[in-house]
Amino acid sequence: MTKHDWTIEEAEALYNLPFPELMYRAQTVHREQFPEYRVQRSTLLSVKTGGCPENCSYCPQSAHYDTDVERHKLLDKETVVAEATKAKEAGSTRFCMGAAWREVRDGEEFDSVIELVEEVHSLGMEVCCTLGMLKKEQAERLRDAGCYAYNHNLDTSPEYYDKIITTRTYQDRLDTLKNVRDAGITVCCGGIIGMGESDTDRLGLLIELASHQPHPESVPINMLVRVEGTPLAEEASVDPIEFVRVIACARIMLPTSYVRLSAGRTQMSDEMQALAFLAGANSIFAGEKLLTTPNPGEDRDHTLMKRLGMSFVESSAVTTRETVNG
Ligand code: SAM
Ligand code: DTB
Ligand code: SF4
Repeated sequence: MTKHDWTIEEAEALYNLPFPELMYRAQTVHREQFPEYRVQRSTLLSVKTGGCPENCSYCPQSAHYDTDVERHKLLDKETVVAEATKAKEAGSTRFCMGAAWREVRDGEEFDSVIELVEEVHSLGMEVCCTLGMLKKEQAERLRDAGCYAYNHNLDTSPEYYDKIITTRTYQDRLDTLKNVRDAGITVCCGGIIGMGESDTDRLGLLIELASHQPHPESVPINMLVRVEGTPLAEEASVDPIEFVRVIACARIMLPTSYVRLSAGRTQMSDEMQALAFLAGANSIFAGEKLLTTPNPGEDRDHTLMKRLGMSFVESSAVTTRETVNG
């Protein structure tokens, strides 16, 4: 049953349950909604890298910080199609193109992105884009080109947001999410754990996500990747048990969403990832690289699935726009 009016008291009561009880409840929901225990894979590609005018304190691509990320203008069609084909062959069902933009601007670059979306869509993959803020008409153009999902994270609670980013507001993000939803594109929206936020902020994010009707189809939970040169480079590492508690709460509060175990897996042990899957995570980013930082890669993920006796969602199960709309 989906619930949209979680109070902080209810969420805290859940989060603070004895760990076995919290896991039991999360697994009960998970089993009911996703009885096959399959893990869906998306591959990310940064199609335009670095030099972003926003000041997100976690991000290696912000122009405000001096990091090792090499700036790169928009990739050409051949490169993107080759990467998408490789991702499909490796078993990913979704291909997500990211651009270090504050917002989409109409013009040549956006026209090129539209073409990239059409190309990847024609390979039979779910296309996801994450390009920053988006107007209604731009969302509609992406939809018409075959964009299936749009990633736009709220990152944390409304209260903690301005400790992390000051160049845009929480409301800006909500406005884009509405434009995406209204255009009929599925929503991928989540956040980051490990930015110095409190448990209340973590739950505040989940409460906000659960208040959306319908819930986002995909909810990425990232563990902060601490990148040298960013203001959050020296943050304390996240307690794995606390992280797993957040995943379990996400599974319970957002029962039908794909909860994505996202950035930070390179820093996680197999056992921590196993606990995250037990808590209800059912999708990951695949491949050697996220956008600019390392990701475990195919071999390690296959070995992990094998150790756990779990399997991946295979490409044949991809829901395309045509099958969704009949
Ligand atoms: N510029 C677009 C935007 O902000 O929506 C798209 C790309 S942006 C890199 C996508 C998401 O990656 C961010 O919203 C953030 O949640 C996540 N992210 C960025 N840097 C990260 C880091 N160092 N660790 C964990 N997640 C990160
Ligand atoms: C999301 O929530 N995580 C992904 C995806 N959406 C676009 C990005 C993670 C980026 C981690 C830092 C990097 O590789 O640059
Ligand atoms: Fe990074 Fe996106 Fe923020 Fe730009 S808007 S600094 S790319 S997270």
